[in-house]
Amino acid sequence: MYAQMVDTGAKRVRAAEEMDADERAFQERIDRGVKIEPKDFMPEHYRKTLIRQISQHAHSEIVGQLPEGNWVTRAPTLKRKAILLAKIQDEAGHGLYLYSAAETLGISRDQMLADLHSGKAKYSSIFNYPTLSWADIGAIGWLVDGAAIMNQIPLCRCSFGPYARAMTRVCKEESFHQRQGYDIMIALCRGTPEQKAMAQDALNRWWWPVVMMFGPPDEQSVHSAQSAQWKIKLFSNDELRQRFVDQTVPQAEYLGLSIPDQALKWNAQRGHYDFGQPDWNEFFEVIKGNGPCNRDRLATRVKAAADGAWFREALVAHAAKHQAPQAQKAA
Ligand code: BYC
Repeated sequence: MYAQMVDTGAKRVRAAEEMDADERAFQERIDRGVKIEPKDFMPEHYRKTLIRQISQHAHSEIVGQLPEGNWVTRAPTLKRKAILLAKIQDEAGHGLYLYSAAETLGISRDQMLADLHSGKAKYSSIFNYPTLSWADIGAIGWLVDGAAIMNQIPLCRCSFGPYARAMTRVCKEESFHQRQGYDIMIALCRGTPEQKAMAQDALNRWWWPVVMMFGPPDEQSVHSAQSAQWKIKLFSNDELRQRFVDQTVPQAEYLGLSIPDQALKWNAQRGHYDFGQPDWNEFFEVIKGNGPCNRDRLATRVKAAADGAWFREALVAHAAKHQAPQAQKAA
């Protein structure tokens, strides 16, 4: 798997003879499956790659709260509202574990947030689409969390210890999120014809953006080869995309919904579904900041950070006041 990814990645990776002694020893530890911890030696590019990926992952969790937050006040029942609130709070928790994991690599949380707010750091393309109906909340849980789990289960085995450990807990919570989304879809599909039509409409709008979530096709993926060599990525973007399609088609059939892809067809020879390609131009536009909700999402985050500044300052002042006597005692 790993060798195959190194061959198909858009960029070549360094061979052992091109590495210096430290890098070679580092690569050997990775190859033996040893976890890398924050104080261990690591090449600067490994550290930067992890900061990029983990911080973008953290930003996705936090920005990912916004499309769902849109429906908290309009959830159809008290029970659905309580469940949705709990899910959105879990996403904040995931962001916190991930920011903490990235901080162990020597970047501050303030810096990561500044990079998000300036548009330098990305977050997942999927959160730049609007949630137009309650069925979208079902579709997000079912499809978006389903895709997130597919991508994140392998990350529990990635080479960087703090990231792998954070992912273990995140994945447990994501499974609950996926089930709650599917439960909403089941309720709508067993409901009135209008409710079933809402579910179908949500699937039609979310399908292709979810297929894009796994990242560009392997031959256009810039980082895959190097990340595979370092066991940050254990499966390629296209491999995970295929697994997601294979897993999701029977779930859609159970709901009685059709996936909006004319090319979707079981291929008995491959033992997988064949499927069509999303509009990759749309994907690249969205990650450049030109999706339907990019400006809105970023403006909301920037405003929230500015509105909460006084509270963060108060917390720091409070902590300084109450920790000072203890610190003096310890000295
Ligand atoms: N959106 O070389 P590539 C969730 C960027 S959901 C935006 O293949 P890499 C949640 C990529 O960053 C999701 N940008 O990159 C669910 C790179 O640009 P930069 C969060 C994307 O890193 C429900 C460029 O395209 N999950 O958690 O090897 C509710 C070239 O791509 C996307 C994660 O972040 C995209 N979809 O592979 C709430 C999982 N795809 O950085 C929350 C961790 C690609 O050079 N991340 N790009 O400017 C990963 O596994 C990998 O980073 C990716 C991309 C598979 C996403």
